[in-house]
Amino acid sequence: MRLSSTPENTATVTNPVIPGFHPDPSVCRVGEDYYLACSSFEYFPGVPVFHSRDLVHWTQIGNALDRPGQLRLPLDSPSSGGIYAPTLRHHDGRFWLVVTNVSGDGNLLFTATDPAGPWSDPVRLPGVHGIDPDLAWDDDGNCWCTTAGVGQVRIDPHTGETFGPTRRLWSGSPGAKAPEAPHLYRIGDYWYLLIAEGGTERCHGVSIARGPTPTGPFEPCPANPILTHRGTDHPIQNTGHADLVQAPDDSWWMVLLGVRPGGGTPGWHVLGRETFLVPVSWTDGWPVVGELSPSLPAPSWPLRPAPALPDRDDFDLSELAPHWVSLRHRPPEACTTKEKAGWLTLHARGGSLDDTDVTFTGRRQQHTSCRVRALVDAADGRGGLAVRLDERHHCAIEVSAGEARVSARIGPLNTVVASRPVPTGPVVLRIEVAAVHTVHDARTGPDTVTLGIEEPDGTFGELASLDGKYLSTEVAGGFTGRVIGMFAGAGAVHFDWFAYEPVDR
Ligand code: 6LW
Repeated sequence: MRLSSTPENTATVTNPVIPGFHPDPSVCRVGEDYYLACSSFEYFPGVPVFHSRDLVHWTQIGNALDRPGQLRLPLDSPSSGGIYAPTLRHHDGRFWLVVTNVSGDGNLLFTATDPAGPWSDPVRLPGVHGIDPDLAWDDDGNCWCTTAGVGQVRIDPHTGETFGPTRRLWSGSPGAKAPEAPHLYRIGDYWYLLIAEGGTERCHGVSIARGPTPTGPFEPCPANPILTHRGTDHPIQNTGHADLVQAPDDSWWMVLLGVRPGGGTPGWHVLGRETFLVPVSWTDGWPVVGELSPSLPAPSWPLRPAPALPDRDDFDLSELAPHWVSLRHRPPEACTTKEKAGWLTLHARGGSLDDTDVTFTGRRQQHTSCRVRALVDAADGRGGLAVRLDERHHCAIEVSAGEARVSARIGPLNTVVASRPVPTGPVVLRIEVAAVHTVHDARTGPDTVTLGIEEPDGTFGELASLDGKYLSTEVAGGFTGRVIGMFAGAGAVHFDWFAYEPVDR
């Protein structure tokens, strides 16, 4: 539930509108329905797709790339590779999605009549160079594909053929690095070219230019960057990679990525880059971005709260819900609810969370404080619960052969932190993430991650606690955020249920 009321009963929007690792949002509207897609990197299925009726409450309706033929990630491909920066558009009665698979296949285009899927097999775009492809059609039916840099080439979106060389359109503001994330729109008399620049870290920002045709020439907005939080102490940082959408009442809105660093200095963000919403107005033919804050005045239309993700999954369905993601692929025999009715069974491949090819199925951490529990039967193997940034940054509690063990890996340091005997039979494993609200000194981390087992009376038998900054993007590097989930390190491990509970503080 993302709607709250002040005592005066003025509705507000809680930002981020899609919390957790959901970066590079791209949005489009069809009638009263909005659809949004995000990057997914090394996770399978890829490109989560969301639906909303109000721009504020979003429900994941699927993953665009949910078949191996659409998403090929080599099993040894690095984390924070894979799928970058979708553009999602509706044109000519169907949905179009273009992404980059930086781990091999390059730029790929998909279509669907229903954004919940199925999406088509990929159309390869070998003549489109660079990440962050965008699609825009002009009145003559030409399809323009614009990429980071910022370059542009005309394409046939049905075949992937390109026509002519890539033309440089605009390099962004003088001196700013990484002009990227272009989106091209026809709005009124102009074509607008929206970009991100400054890099996706603290200097990120959004700039815009306009021109008479989709190919330019483009004149930069005198007020660039039209959005940035660089150099401020704003709680939302790294703001950039935006997309624009017009509501049925003609108001304009921007979705963008931002992060919420916590702790002392330099600040660590652990939930990845999240999707935020901000209103946009227009002055002299230029967009003016409203104040981006954790709490915005609500839009003028009735809000339509959407059901939140269920706190608990009992694995009673034959298919996993779309928020569950695995690493690089998900062979049905390695991750199945069909082997033991009402349980999720994971079969180990690879030896551990240090491997790129490990059987891991998890969900994004979406709250700064949360409690995760699962009933685990490891009689036939070894496995448990893990908090994962990548294969070099993770912590886990696992059980096997009558013992529970907590391990942590931070870069090259990889150690078993604590262990204790446990009775044979299924055991409830537990991880508690607690945001730190009082910064004791400059080095205070953003949260603590505590791992242990649940005693028969329901109390938490803590085994070890870790400063959460070691599982942050500032430490791990890359583009992702925390995913918390279940893994098998050896044999078969069965999970009766998995509960994720936000903890408000
Ligand atoms: C993406 C680029 C960016 O391709 O980060 O923040 C890259 N923006 O536009 C990966 O998400």
